[in-house]
Formats: sequence, structure tokens, C-alpha cells
Amino acid sequence: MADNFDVSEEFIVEFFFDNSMEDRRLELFNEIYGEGSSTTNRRVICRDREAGFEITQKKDPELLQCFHLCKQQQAYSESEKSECRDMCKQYIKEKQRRGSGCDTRLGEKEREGGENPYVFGEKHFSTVMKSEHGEIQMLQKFNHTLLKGIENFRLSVLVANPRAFFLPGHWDAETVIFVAQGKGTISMVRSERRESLNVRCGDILRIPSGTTVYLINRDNNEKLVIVKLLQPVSTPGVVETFFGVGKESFFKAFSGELLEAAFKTESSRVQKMFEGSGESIMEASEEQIRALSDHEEAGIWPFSESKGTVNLFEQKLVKSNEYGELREVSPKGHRQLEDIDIGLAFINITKGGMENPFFNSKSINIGVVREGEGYFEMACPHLSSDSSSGGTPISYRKVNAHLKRGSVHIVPPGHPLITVASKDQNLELLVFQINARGNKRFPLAGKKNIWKQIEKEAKELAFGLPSREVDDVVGKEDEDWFMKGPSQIPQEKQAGGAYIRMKTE
Ligand SMILES: [Cu+2]
Repeated sequence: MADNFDVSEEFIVEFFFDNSMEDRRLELFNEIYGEGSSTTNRRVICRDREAGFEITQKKDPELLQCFHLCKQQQAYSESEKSECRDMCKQYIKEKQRRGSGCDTRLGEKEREGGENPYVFGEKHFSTVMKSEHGEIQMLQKFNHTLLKGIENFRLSVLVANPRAFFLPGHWDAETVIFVAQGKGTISMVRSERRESLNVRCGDILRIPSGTTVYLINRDNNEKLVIVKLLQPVSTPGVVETFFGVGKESFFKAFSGELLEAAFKTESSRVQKMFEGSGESIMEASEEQIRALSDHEEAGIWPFSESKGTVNLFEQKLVKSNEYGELREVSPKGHRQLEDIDIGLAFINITKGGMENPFFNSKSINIGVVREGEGYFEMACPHLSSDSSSGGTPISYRKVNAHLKRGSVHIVPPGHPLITVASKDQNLELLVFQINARGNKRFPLAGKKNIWKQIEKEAKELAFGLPSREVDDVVGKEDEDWFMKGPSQIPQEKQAGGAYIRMKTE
């Protein structure tokens, strides 16, 4: 807790756990997250004591303190207490208006400079699990106001060294995985059956929440890298993993007599057995690898009738020319992605090339650099300095970032963007498209740009020029989608940083 923050723990507990405080809490959450913010989500948060602490820290502590003081005034009647709270809120609003607060409207600092909520690098990942044989890293929550649309998604990266075996475990999230590098065998266990799949680079797999999963890197030399997009089903933005076997087996939480009754075995023996070898990632022998990977090749979808192979790299090209390629797997026609409405795209921009300026009609895209280097620029009205001053014309701030292996960037719908590969390396991007169904990419330049659809008179009115002159500009570039990049590449400005552990070895 912040040092200058002396709201007592009892108060916080009462505030977040007492049902009679529900209305107050919702008021507070509305103030923090904006009017009409999802009531259901907030209620879930209310029950979570840790989240409560997080909120009290995130929130200007003065507001809570002020509420606390109002509550303590014995002499106040209920209505006076309520007035007192209103005064607190008034005070905080005033303070925030002056730009020092954190609220749904962005503070001066957020609008004016350094901050870029759309780009994540290595420092934004934290280690979930790690040993000499591999690790799992999780990207921080998308908890910025501008990322509300994806606040219930998490991104994680698993790196398995050659012959590494990851213990069986299940987690409370719907998951889409993409094999970014290497070869592995993933086993998915349900009570009625097990499916083991040999996966390789480019494979996409949907893992339903609660499936017990274990995996190996079946290669002797190359690392296996898996990028996961998780959609928690219980607590928004929080993924919990459950290991039955291992040092921290969940069986440890049960009493001895229950374990004895369940397994008809002495509880100490049960406990000991589920402790396993004590490691969560270990190395398998070559014979074990051979036995574990003796399965059908690649991309058979689990738990479904459609046994089609889904390898993103093998999809037919959606766009392609000498400057780049775009392939995609859409939720339409892929049953496993349909209900979660997620699509995946793979974009390979040739060195020296760039992608058409465009915007997505409705999907929120999460881009992960698989390989190479480059940068992107995006126009964002939210971060513009005029965004909250009301009455002034709309303006857009340039959001830009250097992109390199492992960096993550978010592109909200409607936001025009341009992605550029470096001069000496192709830029390979994996894109998770959230809300993908029915999404359209609208090109703003190039062969099929939207301006070409506008009739002569509208063009003349809008541009204030003869339409011929407009056509001269918007009709010049004849490449479809990918095109030659700029002759000058700017200095690295806001390095997204890289998830360096994704190194090829
Ligand atoms: Cu924006």
C-alpha cells in the first residue's frame, strides 16, 4: 500500500465484502471505471479481496479516505453522510479535472507524452513458471482504460527447451494456441478420452477451459515456442492453473481422511505420490519422447468432428505480392474458433516493404512479432491532447513503436495504421483478431482504397478540389495491400522491446 494511505484494512474489508456497501462500491467503481461500467464484472471484483486492494491503490486514496471520514462522523445523520460523500466526489472530480488523477478521462501525463498503452515489451511479461528446461511468461493484464474491449484476455508465451516435458495441469480459461516455433506433442485429457497431437510451427489449436494438458518438445535441438491467447471464464483477466501432480499439487489442500476415502489408500501415500518428482518442467529421455510423440501428425482439431488440419502457414494467401503476404484463419468455417469469435492472421512483410494504410472495421487485433524487425504508426483519437477538452475539433495522436521479436501491440477497431518492415529483415507478425467475425479491413491507399468508391461530386465537396486531382493521388499506387516502404526509416523511437527468450536455438 502507498505510504500516505491510512485507510485501515478493516475498512477495506468491510468496504469490499459487506453486502450493504454494494451501492457505495458500485458508485466508486463507476467513478473509477466510468459510468455504466459492467456491473457484473464489478460485483465479481467486489468479492475478491486482492482486487479490492488493487483498486484502492489504483484509485486516488484520498477518495477512500474521504469516504471513510464521512462514515466515521457519529453525529452525522444518514443523509448528511451521503452529502459528505458527494462532497468527497466533487473534490476528487475537481482534482482530476486539473489533470493529476487517474480516471476514465486520461490524465495530462497519459495524453501528452511517454505513455503508450498499446505496446508491450519484455518488461511487461512476468514469469509464471520457470526451470532450466523451459518457462511460461504471462503478459500483464490489459487494464488500461483504452483496452477495456480486451480486458478479459491474457497473452502468454511458453518456451520449452529441447526434450522438455511440462507437467499435466488445467486452467480456467478458453485458450487458443499458436505454435510459433519448433515441434511438440500436446496431449489433452478429458474423462472420456485423450487426444495427443504432434504440432509444428504454424499450427493453431483451441483448448477448451478445464482440459488437462501436458506437452513435450519432441525436438532434440530446437526450442518449442507457443503463444497462447487466454480468455478466463471465472474472474475477469485472471487465469488460474491447477496442477494435480507436483510440489504444489492441489491435493495438498484436502484433508487426509477425504483423500483416503477418495483413493482408498493411506493419505500419506496419496500425498507423496501426487508430489511427483517435485519439478514442473523436466527433461524426457529420447525413448520417452519417441513413445510420447508416436501420434498422428499435426493440427487435428480436438474434440470435434471436423478433423481438418489447421496450420496458419498453409492457408491460402489472402494478399500477396513482392512486398508481403497475408494469410488467415477466420472463425467462419473453423468451428473451434467460431464460438469465441477469434481469428488469426499471419503477416510477412518483405524487408523494405510496408502494409497498406488501413483500419479494421470491428476486430481488436493483438499483434505479436514472431520474427524480424520493423515499426508501426497508428492514429489514435484517444491519446490526442484535445480528446477530453470537449468542443474542440477531433484530433489524432501518432502512436508508434519499434517492433521486434516478441513485442506485442494492440490495434483497436477504426484506428488507421501502417506497419513497416525494416530494411534488412522481413517482419513476421502473428495477429490474434478478437471480434473477428464480420471484420473487414478497409484500405486507405493502394489499389482498392475506399476513396475510389466515392462519387465525383462528393469528392469535390469533401476535398475542395476537382475530382481528377484527387484521383491523381488516391489512384497512383497500384499495389494491392503490400507496397514499397519509405526510403528513410526513422530512428528507433519507442522501442517495444522484445521478448528475448523467444530466441531460435
Ligand atoms: Cu485510440
